[in-house]
Amino acid sequence: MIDTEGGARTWHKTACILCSQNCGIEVELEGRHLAKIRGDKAHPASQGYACEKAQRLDYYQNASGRLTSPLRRRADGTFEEIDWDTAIREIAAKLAHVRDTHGGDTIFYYGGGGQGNHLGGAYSRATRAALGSIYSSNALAQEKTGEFWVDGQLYGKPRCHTSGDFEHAEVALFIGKNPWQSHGLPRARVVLKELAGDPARALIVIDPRRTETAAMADHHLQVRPGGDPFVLAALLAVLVQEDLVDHDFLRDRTTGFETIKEALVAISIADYAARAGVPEAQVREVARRIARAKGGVATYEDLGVQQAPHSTLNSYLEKLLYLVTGNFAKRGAMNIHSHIAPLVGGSAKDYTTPVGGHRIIGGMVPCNVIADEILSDHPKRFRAMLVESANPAHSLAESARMRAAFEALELTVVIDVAMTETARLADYVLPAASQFEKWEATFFNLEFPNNVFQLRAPLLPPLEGTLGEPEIHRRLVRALGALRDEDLTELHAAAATGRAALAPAFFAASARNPMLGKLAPVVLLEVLGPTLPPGAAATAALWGAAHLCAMSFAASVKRAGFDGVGPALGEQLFDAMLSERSGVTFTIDDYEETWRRIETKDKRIRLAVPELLGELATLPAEPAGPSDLAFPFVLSAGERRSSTANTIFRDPAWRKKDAAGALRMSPIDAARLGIVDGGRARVTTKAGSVIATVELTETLQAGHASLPNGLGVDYADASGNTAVHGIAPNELTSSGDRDWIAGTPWHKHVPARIEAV
Ligand SMILES: Nc1nc2c(c(=O)[nH]1)N[C@H]1C(S)=C(S)[C@@H](COP(=O)(O)OP(=O)(O)OC[C@H]3O[C@@H](n4cnc5c(=O)[nH]c(N)nc54)[C@H](O)[C@@H]3O)O[C@H]1N2
Ligand SMILES: Nc1nc2c(c(=O)[nH]1)N[C@H]1C(S)=C(S)[C@@H](COP(=O)(O)OP(=O)(O)OC[C@H]3O[C@@H](n4cnc5c(=O)[nH]c(N)nc54)[C@H](O)[C@@H]3O)O[C@H]1N2
Ligand code: SF4
Ligand SMILES: [Mo]
Repeated sequence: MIDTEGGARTWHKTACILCSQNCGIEVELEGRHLAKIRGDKAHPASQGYACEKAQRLDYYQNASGRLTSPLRRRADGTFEEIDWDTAIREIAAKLAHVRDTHGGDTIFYYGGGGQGNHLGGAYSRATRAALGSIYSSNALAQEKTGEFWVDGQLYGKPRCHTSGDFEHAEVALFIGKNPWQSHGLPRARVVLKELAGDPARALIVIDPRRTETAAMADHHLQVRPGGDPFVLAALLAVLVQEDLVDHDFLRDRTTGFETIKEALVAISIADYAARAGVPEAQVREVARRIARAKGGVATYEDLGVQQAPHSTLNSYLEKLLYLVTGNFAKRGAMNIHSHIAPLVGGSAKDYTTPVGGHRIIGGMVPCNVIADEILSDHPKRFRAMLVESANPAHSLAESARMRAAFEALELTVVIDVAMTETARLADYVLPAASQFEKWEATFFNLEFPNNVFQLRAPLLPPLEGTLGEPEIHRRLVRALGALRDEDLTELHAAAATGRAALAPAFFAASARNPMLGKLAPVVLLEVLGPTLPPGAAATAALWGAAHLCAMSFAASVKRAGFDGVGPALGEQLFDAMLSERSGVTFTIDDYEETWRRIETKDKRIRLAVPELLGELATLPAEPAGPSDLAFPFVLSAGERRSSTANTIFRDPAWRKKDAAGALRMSPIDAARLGIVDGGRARVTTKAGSVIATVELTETLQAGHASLPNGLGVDYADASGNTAVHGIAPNELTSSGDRDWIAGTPWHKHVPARIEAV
């Protein structure tokens, strides 16, 4: 694990944790520093690829101000260090008090993983079970839940999540997505260059900004901000009105085409293109190019539409584009992928939030209503919150209101590596070992046909005073009295004879005592953990995940080279995960798998979604232009740049480019307002006002401005001086601005006023 070769060069395998790709990397250590970093050629998905950000990982690992002791808030708001036993005992007692007084359902859980750490979060399920906490959420409920809801309507369940086969696609379509900077697919820049460089293929981008990706595209539909439902509906209207749809696919595989056709034939393509701010001829050309693709069309919708008005409608229209052209369940197109752990909760029936009755999609409470669910006198309001690997006081809309919500809670516990904006509002802060100091794994396994999983071994021992999340949850569960030694006697005996005996023993024991099943991650940590290779106890929860994966996707796991019948298949997969440091290809799918994964009863895709067709019909009546003349700009609050990585880095020194985190705007607007490049401007929205450094760029159209994401966090340098760097975008956003179906925020569409300072 640790370089003891007396100066000899040793490269250790791990992954970059800065975006959901988790490219495999190799690291050379110097003491506790990540001194040299390169892409890992043996990683089956990234194949040696890594972007420039990975080089900066030491700014995460060795940030000053890493937490090294549990902290308890004093009455005056300052914190005092306490020991772990005291912290666990007091937190367990206080959480139990909330549970016993108001019900475990008033204890809300948020987070469970950022871009690369999800193994720890798996253990939180045990703590939540011990508390009877049923409501939870994470960042996906401010980006993807609308899309998940549409997946549920079309394919039967929100967990029927699709991914695009961009590597093989003839046509790639990115909507509100800038993969050159944000990635979202393996080896993004290589794949984009291949697409752009091949005259037989086409790269299409829908974005109001001339992004790096748009600049290399064959077709850039430069919509006005928020113009997406118009341009997407116009593209669909061309396909229907020029009869470019795939009739065989629609007849054999779908229902409801006549209903959507009726809505689409009525659309005036010229009007909708004009409303979208895009030439009609370009809309027709792009629709025809999509229809012509025999080699597959792959699409990716991301924050530019998922965090803007009509976001769920946009998700629907995006999916209809590839469905009416039959680009589903085939090479180069869209397919339903396998997983190690599901991205979306599966079987739970539709339920709603206790206070506001808001729809909970895939088990996640909409982020934008969390403050409302706290700031209420409803008896079932959220009264305590456990936050893990997330910074919601910074990352959720309307930070001022989130701060008020945290202050109103009876108890907040934060598990993090740093003193974050959220930790500062907590009653207790628990210091976690970093992602390079413990076993970690990525659960964004979204690829098709080959899906990859990497379990990472620690590069370093935990920083003194910190613990990994699995152990934190184990201690909480024990302190809550939810698990007693005598509950485990039989399981310990079974585990001692080998893993083969443990599975049936575990099922039998949890049939007798259902609580054992609910506490599974911690139970496995205690009984299976000690039998695993030295130091690897924290991987125990993966054993269950490997078995579930092998049962759910047996044919694909076998195609990936594993054999064995029944539990033997899962055992092999688990062994491979434990031993393959560069990651394993755990499933290889054929295109028929997509049809097997559809969860509608008749295995047909249900094209007509009445709620969204209703919303589509309201578009023509929508006023054009700003709804409030006091705020004539559209501010995109949270752009991904080369120098952003959510709030994973707090030290501003990592940012070599765009040091100020500039407000980008068009020279046309700047000239009109008397603002100069590098000067300062005041940005005001209905939620707040900030002063930002300005960067003028032709890539933005007049009336549109953008701020980067992940900035505006404070950092104390080595000499102890604390400063906030850049603008925290959610000082400017409002939680009420959200989608009517999914509650997803409109971060990319904040009405704003900009003035010279
Ligand atoms: N470098 C870097 N990469 C990251 C991250 C990071 O912090 N930094 N974060 C990761 C995370 S958590 C995520 S979710 C992804 C997000 O990845 P992306 O969604 O690609 O990121 P954004 O830059 O937020 O938004 C994408 C685009 O939406 C455009 N946009 C704004 N308004 C509109 C609109 O009205 N319509 C359309 N069509 N487009 C619009 C913006 O101009 C922008 O180019 O990135 C991941 N990758
Ligand atoms: N206005 C606006 N708001 C946005 C966005 C936007 O574009 N605009 N984007 C949204 C999106 S897409 C996302 S994904 C969210 C991201 O926001 P969050 O989900 O809140 O996550 P991160 O900023 O990634 O912060 C991760 C936290 O994990 C901590 N951490 C790092 N390693 C570990 C570890 O090993 N253990 C523990 N316990 N903690 C660790 C870090 O210190 C940090 O506090 O922001 C959202 N907010
Ligand atoms: S930031 Fe994302 S794309 Fe870049 S190296 Fe890290 S994981 Fe890979
Ligand atoms: Mo995200």
